[in-house]
Parts: sequence; structure tokens; C-alpha cells
Amino acid sequence: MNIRTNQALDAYWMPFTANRQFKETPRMLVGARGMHYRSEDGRTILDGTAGLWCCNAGHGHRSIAEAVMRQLEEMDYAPSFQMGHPAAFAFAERLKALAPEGFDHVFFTGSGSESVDTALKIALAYHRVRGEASRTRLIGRERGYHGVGFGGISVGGIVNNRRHFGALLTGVDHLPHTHDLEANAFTRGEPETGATLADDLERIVALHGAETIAAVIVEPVAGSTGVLIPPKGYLERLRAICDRHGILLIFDEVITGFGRLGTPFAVDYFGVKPDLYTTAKGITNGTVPMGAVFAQNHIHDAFMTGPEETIELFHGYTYSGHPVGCAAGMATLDIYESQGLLTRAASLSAPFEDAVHSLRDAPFVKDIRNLGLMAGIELQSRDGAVGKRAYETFVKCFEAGLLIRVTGDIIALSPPLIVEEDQIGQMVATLRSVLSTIE
Ligand code: PXG
Repeated sequence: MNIRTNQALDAYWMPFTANRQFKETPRMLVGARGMHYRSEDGRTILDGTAGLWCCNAGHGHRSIAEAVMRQLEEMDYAPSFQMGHPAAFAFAERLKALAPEGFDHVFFTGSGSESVDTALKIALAYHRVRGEASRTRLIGRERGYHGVGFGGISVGGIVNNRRHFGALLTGVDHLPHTHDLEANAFTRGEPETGATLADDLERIVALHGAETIAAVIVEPVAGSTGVLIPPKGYLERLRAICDRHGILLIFDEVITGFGRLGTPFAVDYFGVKPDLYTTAKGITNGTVPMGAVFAQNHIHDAFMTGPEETIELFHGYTYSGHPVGCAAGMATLDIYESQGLLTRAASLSAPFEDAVHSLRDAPFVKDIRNLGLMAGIELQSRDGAVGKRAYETFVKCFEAGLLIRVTGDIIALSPPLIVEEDQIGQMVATLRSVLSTIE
């Protein structure tokens, strides 16, 4: 069936999309296997973005499909409030075994945005159950992306995601972002300078009083805003300041979780432990919407006081611990483990780094940055037309058989963790040739 001629496009109000422009010249994906998508017009498209940073094991795994099918046949849905089903407990145990030491508890959600809201709410409630109810402020960071719920856009720092939506949460402050082109352009891996940007948290503490601040949330590596790598020592410094003032630290690992940096989680990569961290996306290889918040034991245990018949946390979703999500998640972990995918990026990151930095002399490239299997390639913007150049690059790459992601004038690459070196070479070669045709 030819979707363009047989199917109207009008009813579907598309997310984060220029709807009218898209519907004039649609880009349709109709199939996916391994490292590739198939477009509606029958072309093979190399997946440079793991879908939207989520299909870490690549596409089309039969074992996930079968696990989902089995679960749907056995039990399609079960309520999770005051009721349980075995798959949720089994999946939580598997995740706990994968998590860094001390994160023995998992709260299930349906997406990254829900994971963020959940983590923020746990942080607020944690202080309250411990008798510190004055700790209500939340601190995010400029350029942060924490999904699209009101909590997430309030602590997030991307202006277009915030400006249309009113007053947002009150009592939110932001750290400065860590992007310093002048000092750190074309850095491979973690930049040398910038750790002291974390000290801004001391300024915020001095302004509001530590006893009013509940938590700080950051992406260990900022993804959506265009891949910003934390300066060496930055996350350690943030942790130390939080500790000094009794403030909880939350890492948003929706992108970095499940192997993106060559370790299961960024917590492992950086060796800095937050109190809570959020995940989604790769938890089911992108197959079934799901997320999970990992809590350190001291956070979880603080709630397990008072009369046993009390509900400890008045929070949860219809789809928290959905049996089908759990089945997909367990089949996903089997693949990650049997194929060594959660550490595969460690061995690929050096050739990936060399490959992406080879674009340094390509037209308009003003910065390249990378960590694990994520890279950002920043282009000079056209005068008065920020984002146009990267958007055209994106469209031309798609026409040339490569899916990339762009934000503003920054190209992001985050291939599935099964990517082979020759495919990395193909991505870079396609980008180079497309950039040479862009004005
Ligand atoms: N936190 C982070 C760090 C994310 O990257 C979310 C939360 C929200 O997840 P959900 O599942 O609610 O979308 C995200 C999502 C992009 C892009 O192009 C990134 C995301 C989503 C869509 C596009 O960079 N990240």
C-alpha cells in the first residue's frame, strides 16, 4: 500500500513536528530490522539514532516479539495498586541486579517524562516523611531535557519547551549549562574545563537557604539539547555540594541508561552515585513504552515507616509495571546480556570518536563532541535562520539513506549499540557528502 496516496495524513497531530511541512513531503518508515529502517518507498535507511535513543539492541528482535505475545496471551493486563503480578517483581529483581550497588528498589512508569515526575515527587515526599517539609525547591539546569510533563519542563532548560506553557512549577531554579565552545570546542570525551560551573549550586543555596531545596536533577550527559558532555570533575562536585547541604541528586538516565556510554548506566561510567536515577527508552529496547526510577536504599527505606497498612507513596500509573512492558523488558535484558551490549560501546567508542572527529574540516562544522556512542556535531547557523541548515542536512541524509537527529543546528548521532565499524564509516561518509551540498 502506498501510504501517501491511500491514507490521509490529517487526523494525526504529530508530536514535536512541523505538521504542515511534514504532510506536504512526508518521510515514512514502514519496517525495521537490525541496524536499518525501511522507508515507504522501499529504501534502506541506516539508523544513526537508535530510533529516538531507544532501540539500543537494534530492531526486529523475534525474542522480544515472542515474549510480548506470550504475555498478552497469558495475561494482558493486571492492576498494580494493592495487587501484583509476577512479571513486575521478576523484572524489578533483574533491574536491581544490573543496577549499581545500593540501588535495590525500582519504581515503574510508562515513559521518561513519567520517570522524571516520579523522581521529583519521590524527592519531595522523602524530605517530608523525614520531617523536612520545608525542602520543596527543585533545581534543574539550563538546556536540560527532562521530558514534557509539567515537572520535567519546569526543571528542564529548553526555552521552546517552556515558553508556551504558563508559569510552570513554582520554586524552581536552574544551574548554568556546561557548554563552553570557546574553551572546549572539538574536545574528545570529557572537557578539561568547566567543573567549577557546579559551584553555582552554592550560589543558589546561599540565595534560598539549603533547608528549602529538595533536589537537583541533571542529565549526566545532556542528550536532547545537542550532546553536552560534562566537564571532568563536574558531577563529583555537584554530588559533594548536594551532600554538604542535604540536597538529593537525581540523574536523568533516560538516554544514558542501558549501555549508551559503554557501561550499564552513566552512574557506573562516572562513578558518581545520585540518590535516584530515571530510565525509560532502552529499558524495553523501545518496543513497549516503559520507564523505571531507581532509588538508593536510604530513599526507599525512609518511606517504610509508620503503620504497615498505610500507603507509603501516593503515586503510580495505570501502566506502572505493565505485564507486557515487563515481558518486553526481560527479553530485552536477555539480549543485552547475551550479546554483551551494555558494555559494547566501551570498545566502539574510540573508533566512533575518530570517525566523528574526522568531520572537523567538513563545511560549517564548528564543534564535535562525543562520549560512548553519542556524538554531537554543531554547525554554524545561518544568519537569522537557526536550525535551517541542520534541518536540511537531516532531510538530505534521510534521502541518502541515513537517519540522524537534529536540534537547532546540532546533529546528534546515537546508533544502536550493535553498530559495526563500517556502518559508523557509512554514517560519517554520508554526513560529509551531504554537508558538502548544503549552503
Ligand atoms: N529525560 C531525558 C533525558 C530524555 O532524553 C525524557 C526524559 C522524556 O522521555 P519520554 O519517554 O517521556 O519522551 C527524554 C526523552 C531527541 C529526543 O530528539 C529526545 C527525547 C525524546 C524525543 C526526542 O533528542 N528524550
